[in-house]
Amino acid sequence: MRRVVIATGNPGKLREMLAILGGHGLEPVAQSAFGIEPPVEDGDSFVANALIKARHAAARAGLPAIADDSGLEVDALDGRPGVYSARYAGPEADNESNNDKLLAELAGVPAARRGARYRCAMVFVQGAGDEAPIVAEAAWEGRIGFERRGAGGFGYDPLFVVAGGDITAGEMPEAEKNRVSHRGQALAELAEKMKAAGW
Ligand code: ITT
Repeated sequence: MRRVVIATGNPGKLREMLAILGGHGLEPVAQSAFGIEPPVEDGDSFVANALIKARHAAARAGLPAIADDSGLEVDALDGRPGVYSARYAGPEADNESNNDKLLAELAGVPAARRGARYRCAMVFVQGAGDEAPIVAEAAWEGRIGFERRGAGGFGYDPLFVVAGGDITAGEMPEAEKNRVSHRGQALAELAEKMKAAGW
């Protein structure tokens, strides 16, 4: 099995990525196992930020790396918070303050105008200098609810009502979220592309 660093400092993402990658014949290792701190993410797109994280971890661990950059786009907010989703409520933001701010910004917005989607860019680099990274992107459609529901997932999941039904991502069993989510779809596609490239 080939070792690959998972370049995230977000424990919710890490848990999902390890579960999704199980059975793909790789040996995923969290960047924290190498003492790697997250880099500054100053890219202007999900792919750019994912590449910054993957190259940073690959350079420090001396191993190939996979990174995820993701976020929530809300139609009524013209696509915000987007690439700024992790720090939406400010530099000290956490899941609770981000969700509070989202509910406050959408106060008075009716259900029909609360459309949103998660986006994920997943990248693989063989090393920090890899000039032909493998990239996969996916989206997961939904809408923003009026109150938090469910204790599963992380981040905005208690407010993200999945399209086609009335349950939030926080109410979904983890295995189901991983099968249908932006991250699940992007990582499955990345793994397919990696396999085709001999990984
Ligand atoms: P790393 O950069 O270390 O991977 P991060 O949390 O800073 O961790 P991002 O910069 O990609 O990661 O920010 C993504 C944010 O988008 C994340 O912190 C959540 O607020 C939100 N997000 C992304 N995917 C999500 C999901 O599946 N469920 C809930 N919130 C999600």
